[in-house]
Order: sequence, then C-alpha cells, then structure tokens
Amino acid sequence: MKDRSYNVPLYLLASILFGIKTYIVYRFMFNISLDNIMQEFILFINPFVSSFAFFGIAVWFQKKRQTKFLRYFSLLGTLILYFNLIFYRNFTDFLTIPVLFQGSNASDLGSSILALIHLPDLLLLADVAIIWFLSSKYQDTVIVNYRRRSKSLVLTLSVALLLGNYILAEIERPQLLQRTFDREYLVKNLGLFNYHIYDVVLQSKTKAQRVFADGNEMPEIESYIQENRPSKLSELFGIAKNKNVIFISMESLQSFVINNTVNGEEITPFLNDLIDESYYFNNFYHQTAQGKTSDSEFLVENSLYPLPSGAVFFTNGQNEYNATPEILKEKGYYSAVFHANNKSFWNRDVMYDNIGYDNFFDQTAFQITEENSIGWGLKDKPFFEQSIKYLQSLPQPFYTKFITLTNHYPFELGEEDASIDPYNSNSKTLNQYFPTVRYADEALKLFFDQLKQAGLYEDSIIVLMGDHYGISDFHDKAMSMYLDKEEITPYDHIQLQRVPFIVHIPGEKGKVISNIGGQIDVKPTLLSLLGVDTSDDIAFGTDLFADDRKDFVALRDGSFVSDQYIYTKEQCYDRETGELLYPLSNSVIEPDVTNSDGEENVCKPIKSAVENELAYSDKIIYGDLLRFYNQSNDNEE
Ligand code: GP9
Ligand code: MN
Repeated sequence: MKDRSYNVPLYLLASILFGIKTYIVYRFMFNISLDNIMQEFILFINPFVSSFAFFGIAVWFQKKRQTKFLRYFSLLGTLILYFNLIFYRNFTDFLTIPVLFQGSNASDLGSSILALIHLPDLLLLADVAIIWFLSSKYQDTVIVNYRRRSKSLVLTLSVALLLGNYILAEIERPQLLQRTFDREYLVKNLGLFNYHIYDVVLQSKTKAQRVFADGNEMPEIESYIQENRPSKLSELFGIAKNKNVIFISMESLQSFVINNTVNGEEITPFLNDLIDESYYFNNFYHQTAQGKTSDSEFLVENSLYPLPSGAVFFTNGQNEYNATPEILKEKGYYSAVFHANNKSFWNRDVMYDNIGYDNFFDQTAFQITEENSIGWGLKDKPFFEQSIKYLQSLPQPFYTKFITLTNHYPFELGEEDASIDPYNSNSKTLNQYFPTVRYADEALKLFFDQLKQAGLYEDSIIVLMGDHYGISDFHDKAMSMYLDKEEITPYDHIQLQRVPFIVHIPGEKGKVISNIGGQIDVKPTLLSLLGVDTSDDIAFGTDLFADDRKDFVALRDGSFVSDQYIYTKEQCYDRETGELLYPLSNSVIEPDVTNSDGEENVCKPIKSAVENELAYSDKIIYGDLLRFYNQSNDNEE
C-alpha cells in the first residue's frame, strides 16, 4: 500500500541531503582554510546551490527517468565527492582532469589507497540509500510532475542561485575564474562540482590549442632567438661555476623603496648596504600579468613570457619545458623551493614537479602558529629561520628558491614587528607598505647572518628579485604625494614597474648596472654565471652581463622599455627625461603615423618587434611547442 502522506519532492530532498553531506565533507573532512565570515558563508551556501542546480534538472524528466536520474546522480555525485576525498587525504589537493588522465599523482595513490579508505566513510552513502528507498517505496508521491511553468521556475531559481553564489565569490576574490589562483579557492567559493566543470572547460581549451600545433613554427622562432643572442659570452661567464644558488623572490618589492626614506627613516637599510657589495640592476622590470608571483617564477625559470590572461602555471602547467632546475640537474645540481603556503596555490606542486624541482618545502614543512604568522601566513623571519636546517641538509651544489610572503597586500604587520612608522596618506595600502618592506629587509639580514653561521654563504651566490608591483594604480594619488610629483603619468607608471634585481657573489665587489633588463633575462644571466652553455636554449631573455644585448624589455601588456624610449598606452616617451615624444599631448593620432612635426614615430618599429616576440612566446606555450623542440634536440644527441 502506498502512503500518501509522504510527499516531499524527491529532487528537493536530494538537493538538501546532498547539500548537507557536501558541507560536512568540506567543513570536517577537507582541510579548507576559512579566513572570515564571508568565506564561511559562501562555503555554507555553495553545496546547496550546486546540488539544487544538479538535482533540479530532474524535474524535466518523466517519472521513470526522473527516478533514475535522482538515484544515479546522487550516487555519481557521491562517488565524485568521495574520490576527491581519498585523493585529498593523500595529497591535500583536489582532483584535476590532467591528474586523472595523465598525471603521476593519481597513480602514486595505488599502494596507499587502502589506508585512505575509512570505514565510517560508508555513512557518505546514507543519502543515496534514502533516495533509493524513497524512490521505490513512495514513487508516486515523491516524483514530481510539474507543469512547464513550474519547471521553468526551478530552472530560473537554479540559475539565480548559481549567479548569486558567483557574485559573492567574485566579491570575495575578484577575477576568481580568469586568474585561477588556487583549486582550494575555487572549491571553497564555487563548490567542488562547479570547480570540476570549470576545470574540464579550461583543460579542453588547453588541449584543443595543443592538438592543432605540430611544431612547424619552431624553426622560425628558433632563428629569431639565434639572431637576438649576444654574440659573445659575458666576462662573468662561469664565475660562479658549481656554486650553490640561493634565489630569493621578494614579495611585492618595488625599486622605488631602495635607497629611499619614509618619515626620514631609511626603508631598506640592509638591502642598501648589500647593493654596495653586489651587482645591482636599477632599471630592471617585472613582466608579470595575472599570475603574479607564479608569472614571475615562470619568467625566471623558463625565460618565456607568462600569458596575457590567466596564470600559465595553471593553464599550461603540464607543458614540456626546459627550465633551469632541469638544466642544472644535468650539471649535478639538486633543486628545491621554499615557500610557506599551500602547495597547490598557483598549481605550484604540479608545475614544480614538471620543471624538475627535486623538493618543495611547502607550508607543511614549517611550524606555523598564530604567533608566528600574519596576513598570508608564516612571517618571513621564522620562515627563513626554519628553512636553514633544511637547506643545510640538501646535497650540494644546490639551486634553491625562497619565496617570501609577509610583504603581501594588504601589508599587515603586528606592532612588535614594525620598526618604522607607516606613511601618512589617503592610502592605507601605501602607508602600511613601508613597515612591511622594512620587515622583509630585516628578515633578509637575519637570513644572511644565518647563512654565514651555517657555513653556506661562501659557497653560494645569492640572487634577490622583486616579484611584481605591490602598489597598484589605484593608489596613484598617495604615490604621487610620496614621490613628490604632481601626478603619476603613464610614463611614471611604467617606471614604477621596476623591481630590484641583485646578484650577490661573495668575494666579488659588484657595481650598480643601469642597463635595462627584465625577469625574462634571469635564466640566461644565472646560467651564464654558473658557466652553463645555453646556446641551444629557447629563451627570449639575454644575459644581463653581456655586451650587445637586445635593446628592449617587453612588458606583458605590450608596453615596452627600450634603451631610449618608453612606450605605453599608445604614447611614446623619452626614457631618460620622461618627455612625451609622440603623439603630441593635444592630439590623438594613431601611433603608426607621424606626429604633427612630420616626424616618424620612433617607438613604432620597436613596438612591432615587441608584439612579435610576445606572440612567439604565446605560440610556444599554447601549442606546447617545446615538446617538438626538446625531442628533436634529444634525437640529435
Ligand atoms: C602565494 C604567494 C603570493 O603563494 O606567492 O602570491 P601573489 O598573490 O603575490 O601572486
Ligand atoms: Mn607575489
């Protein structure tokens, strides 16, 4: 006999049960960090939003199909959730399409899989059992047969909820989808299932571009690179042969703070002293785009440009590369990265593995407590302190990269760590930037001392680089006040994209070098110091110490700096004086015609060269072209 009193629509019940279950898994089985109430709220709603959207589809089917749909979708959803959980228990990360189909991670699971399955996990099937039970016992009452209007209403509601969820997520993390910071962010803001859909779309796009590439573009690119190579090795070639490399990526450090003061206090006393005993490049530009730190890493390791949008670490983290750690491995180097953040941030775990890093000391390698962290996590001083023991234990020679974190927007610092006062302007961001920069400077000083104590200093070269800007255009007014300028012009904006690049070779005097350069040049520069022949390398940068270098630095948005000019926003400036050369300020003329004095636009030829170079680099990445190049190289051997 059918019990007519039980008539909750099954699709609704399924959404709620599945929502609750997903929330429990998110909150208590995954280890998702929640920094504020808004994040808690989003994490709470998204399981329900996505399960309603999926199970809501059921209303469009007739009885039999609807029953099947609800049964099998709750089972499938549970399996997806569960596979992620098992994967997460081992890797503290979420599944991605490449991991499933080609990655090595998933296969590593094999042996340990039994240990990752826990008996209480069976409870995760509870709602599936309920759905199956109700759908067979009360099929007539729980399966809905809506009119078209109600069906559309369910659909409209689903879309509205998804949209609402997305808007909240965007508020919490602007450009969440374009930038793809971190799988954890995507999961916590959009939910696991929406994350998987996003991942599938992203991966198919990448795949499609790759499929149509066959490598016949390579010879042209190769000859372009050969033509632009300096004809002679630099005088410093091999000066640091077989030395350890300690590369320090300085979060948000811009050049304008170097040898500068705030409220009458020196901002970076340690760096200012260090520069006197190092090679310091004061016209060195960052070339990053949306992938921020990861873009700077990409430039440094590969001497290729990051992508105009998205983070190449994410979109093309599985490409074939010929990165510095791989090259140095052949020379007997051991390589490691130190960074006290979630290893999946910027897809670093996947990318590092792919480009040959032997070890990644991520946040799990560090003792992180409430006291020793601020803002994004572990403070720089304890970060360096805790790293030393690991560094000492590495086989030598080593190639290591340290990525600092404290000087990150919003530049928070406890009173006990602030040695100088904030600036005083309408921008809290700029005001707080100075004390955090100083903190980072002090952390470096400590690190150098510890390197010396540990006996690691003498045999190493230490390279420091700012990863990207810290103060965006948004703070131009405060910035112009600080720099004592009337306004920040587009020319000033480009000049503010300079970041410090310091090569410290113990025992060498060094000097200030004012030639222009950029992050793209780090790989050839470093390899040349280490005495590694790079004449076959597909790299767009050149050794910063070489004489006849290519005379422009391309920024990722197509702006450029050349020996003589700075070009940005269709305007061409004299690099030294900042004078606007073209177009004249009162006329809006297309940049490829002459100015009102009939003079040829001096920036135009360089502009085409820059566009051409960026396009070559993008082609390599989108088409994964190095898989053809590296292959043909290997075959020749
Ligand atoms: C995160 C750190 C900061 O791990 O590298 O990233 P950013 O926001 O600067 O790219
Ligand atoms: Mn950064």
